[in-house]
Amino acid sequence: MSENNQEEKLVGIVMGSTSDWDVMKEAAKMCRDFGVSFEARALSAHRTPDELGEWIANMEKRGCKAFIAGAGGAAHLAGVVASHTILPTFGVPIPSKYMKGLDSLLATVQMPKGIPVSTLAIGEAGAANAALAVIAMLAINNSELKDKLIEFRAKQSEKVRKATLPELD
Ligand code: RP5
Repeated sequence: MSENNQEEKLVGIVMGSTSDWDVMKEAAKMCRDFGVSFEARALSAHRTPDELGEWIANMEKRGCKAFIAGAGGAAHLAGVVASHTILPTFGVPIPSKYMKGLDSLLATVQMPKGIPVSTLAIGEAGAANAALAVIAMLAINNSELKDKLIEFRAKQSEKVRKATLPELD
């Protein structure tokens, strides 16, 4: 996609590889469900560093308010995204083949002082929660979004209240 695109998007979702999409689509789905505009891209900190920087700059021009970055293994993507922008950056550690995402978690969460990456849980829950964290941030100045978030929590609570445990064998 061309970085000349001017369409407004509130959230930038980026992942190091298309292989991360199965996890990162949970962030995209949450944004979609809350009616929050987003753009999702597979761009790598080490395989396409220049394109990554160009995309971040383009997103900033288009009204982006936060970035969600997911990567696996030596997962420096979220830190690199955060280094390119002062917008809040949320990191999602992607489960990896050999270390099950513990490598991704440590690489994403252990940012040196000065460039923060707010890091979520490994995997799908982290991706969904990254979007919820961004939505909560946007809801501070958006009463419609705030109401949707309150409704989301209420429905979630109701589901737990109504849940029943299986009978004993
Ligand atoms: C990371 O390496 C990506 O974020 C992905 O999680 C991992 C493996 O990428 P592929 O080899 O599947 O493209 O950069």
